[in-house]
Amino acid sequence: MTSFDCKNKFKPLTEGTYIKNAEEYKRLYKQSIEDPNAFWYEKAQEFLTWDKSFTTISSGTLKQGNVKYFEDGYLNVYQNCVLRHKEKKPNDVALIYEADDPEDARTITWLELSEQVQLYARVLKHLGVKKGDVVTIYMSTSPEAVYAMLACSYVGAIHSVIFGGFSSAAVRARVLDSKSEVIFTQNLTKRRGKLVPMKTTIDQAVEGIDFVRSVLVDEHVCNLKDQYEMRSNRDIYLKHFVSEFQKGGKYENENADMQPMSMNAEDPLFLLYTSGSTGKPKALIHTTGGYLLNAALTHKTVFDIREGDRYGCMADLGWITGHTYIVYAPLINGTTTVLFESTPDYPSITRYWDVIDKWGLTQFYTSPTAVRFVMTYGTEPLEKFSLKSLRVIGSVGEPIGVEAWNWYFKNVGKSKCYLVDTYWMTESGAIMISAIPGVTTLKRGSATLPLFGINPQLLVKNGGSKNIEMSMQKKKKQFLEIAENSQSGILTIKGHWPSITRTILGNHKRYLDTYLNPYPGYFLTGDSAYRDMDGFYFIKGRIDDVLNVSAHRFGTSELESALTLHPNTIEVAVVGMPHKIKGEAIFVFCVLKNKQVEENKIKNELKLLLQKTISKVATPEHIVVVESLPKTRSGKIMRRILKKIVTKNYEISTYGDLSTLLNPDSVKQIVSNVKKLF
Ligand code: 6R9
Repeated sequence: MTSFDCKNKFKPLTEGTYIKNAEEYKRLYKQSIEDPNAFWYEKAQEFLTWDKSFTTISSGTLKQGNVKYFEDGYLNVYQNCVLRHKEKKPNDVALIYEADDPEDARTITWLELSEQVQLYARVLKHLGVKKGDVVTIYMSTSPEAVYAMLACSYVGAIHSVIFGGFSSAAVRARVLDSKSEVIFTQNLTKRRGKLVPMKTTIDQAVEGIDFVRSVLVDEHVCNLKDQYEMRSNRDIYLKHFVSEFQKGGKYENENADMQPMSMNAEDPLFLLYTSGSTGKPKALIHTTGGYLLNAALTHKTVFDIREGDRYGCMADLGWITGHTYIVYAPLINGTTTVLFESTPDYPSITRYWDVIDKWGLTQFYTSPTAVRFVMTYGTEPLEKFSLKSLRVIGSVGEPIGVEAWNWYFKNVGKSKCYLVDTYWMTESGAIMISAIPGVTTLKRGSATLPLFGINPQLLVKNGGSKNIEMSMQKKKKQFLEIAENSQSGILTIKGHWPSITRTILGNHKRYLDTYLNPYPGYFLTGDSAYRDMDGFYFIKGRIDDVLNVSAHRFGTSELESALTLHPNTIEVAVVGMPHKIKGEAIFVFCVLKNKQVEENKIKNELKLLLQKTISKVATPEHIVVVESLPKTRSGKIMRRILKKIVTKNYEISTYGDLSTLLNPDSVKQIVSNVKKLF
């Protein structure tokens, strides 16, 4: 792996970063692991305003699955995210809404945000929403969705945001599971200029579910009433209803000075469904105190957040990245945050660059899948943009790979911005492993070093390594913690941290069995990683995505990263197929930039590339060119579908839960291409 110390080239960080230098990082990191209570006590005072201070910092253990932080402390989200900033800088911009149509862009000040959240909260109160109730939010990435999220905690309710692109079946499963009685939605939204029928989808989703008593409909796209129905006794036009609570309205005086709910630090703030591989979707629960604290701390640390910054995360609100790094962390830190409703190629492929220059963004955070997508258009679209306001650029969601890393760093960061590859997951609530601007030496392809309170440990099954520090025998499972560097293993986190998810809604056993019981005392991330000689982490991908070819183990991501080095590949997915002799053989799916090439030629080149960069053993058995790969909304390739296909199972109905799939059509095409092979 190439080490890449680009410190000297960076923009001078004259005002000093939040974490000043490597020594300070090391000192604080050590404290956060060895004396976590002292560390978190201080940070909890620094980042949050408490209604009632806590006396206990943390309690419980991973083994028992009963971790708590600040359990007797009380705080309110509205005060922390909105009120304290409104009081200081009412007319500064809190939200930048970059709508699907760039002409519809607008900004919202802290004052406006506070007014809207209060009004939405009064609406919820009027509808009888109480502390602990679950409220579903099925909206696009828009200011109204943020008002709804914050209004929930104002009245003590738990929000469940469902990605606006999900089908009625996906929404239905989530509404049923969370027993959510009240739903926020929009009449329609626009995506790439096309209308998306949100309200109609909700109607189908909740058909026959009697406990859904109110559907609040924001008229996001005007004057199209013939496109959807409104049901009396259940459906309410949100804007009109909100106006009834304003001066001169029917409910002008109802709860006019309602105070935000003071929440116990351990009260749930939200639940968020993640795509389980099969079966029922699972709702992970995040709390109010610990989650908010680590969200804010990691945001400030990783993005070098300063007063006056304009920070832009391009994610969708329905993803954990949207929750933590569009809404909660920036708002706690009083940072202007962007709500990007569109896609990188609408109305043209320069959309991201337009947004950066138009608003003077100081930070830009997106996914490798988006970087690879804009890369396919080359550097020409970037030429007329200066992008000079940027200081930090970030990546999240998958391993970024060397080629995309280089391109992003050079063409977007102009070789001057810090590129932070941030590794984390819905379950962690906040970034776990990432570089820190001004502090960490960057290495291409590495998420680098752990953040505060995160103690990563690589585990191998007994017998897998000679460098043994410790062995444990528990439930007949033997595993070893790898003490030394330059090795790979299962990535776990030893001990707990404030923003770790506390449970799965209604299924604590599944929570324990999935994350905590496999290796008692350790949180199982489900990823594998390599730690190099400097202690830097390289995430290799999900554990299930390791291939064993003739007793050689390959991570799918290292194979894919090598294959994307070919100038004509946009995206690649590698899965293992059963093989009589080799045990497993490598099956490659690839999407090409230029489709007018001879397929056999490119297949040969890809074979050679793997042989050269990885090993002869890594010669693929089959390479299939496809139009697109099946992906989740957050850009993750659904390899389990591809695995079914390569085992000649062509029955799409047996592929398990496909509700989170972004492009279902891709599956049929891949099935038909693979069928031709055999
Ligand atoms: C935030 C988010 C979590 C899984 C995670 C891992 C992969 C995320 C990554 C990364 C390599 C990174 N992942 N960030 N892999 N490098 N920087 O993505 O949450 O949707 O729950 O996914 O994503 O496999 O386990 P979530």
